[in-house]
Amino acid sequence: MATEQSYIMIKPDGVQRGLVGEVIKRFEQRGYTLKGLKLLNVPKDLAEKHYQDLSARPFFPALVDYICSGPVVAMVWEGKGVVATGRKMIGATNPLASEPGTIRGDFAIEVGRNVIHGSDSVESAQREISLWFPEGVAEWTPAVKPWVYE
Ligand code: DAT
Ligand code: MG
Repeated sequence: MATEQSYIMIKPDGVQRGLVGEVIKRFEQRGYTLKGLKLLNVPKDLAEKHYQDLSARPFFPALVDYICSGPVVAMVWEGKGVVATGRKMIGATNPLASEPGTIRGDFAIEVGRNVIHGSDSVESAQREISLWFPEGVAEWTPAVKPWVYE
């Protein structure tokens, strides 16, 4: 199995609304492995680096303010196809376009309060994981692995 990882972040609205357990539950139940986890208040320069590709967009200042408005839960999840599958589990960027059953489709309405971030490619995931977890992540193999993967 390729050890693909994704950077998943519960945004300040998700933390304030008590959705931390719900999000973690969905990734755990799917069979993915939690490799990194921390709650932090986001420094402005970190938010700006995370969203650097969007810096020319008109909503960029509001986006950075939102990410810095309260603690986020930063996570690294690992497993087969976790980047693309994580995006499917999260739903469309605009929650009103997200299917019910997705995280945004079940818990959000506005694009500026869309609860969760997920890396959009393996390359973005590697950049985001080194940005948010410069200290590295945990090394472990879940005992249930043979029951999730053949
Ligand atoms: P995603 O979070 O689905 O990967 P993205 O990377 O295009 O979406 O944008 C990052 C975040 O920026 C997104 O979660 C919410 C915000 N955003 C994107 N497009 C927006 C828009 N048109 N108006 C306001 N906020 C927007
Ligand atoms: Mg994105």
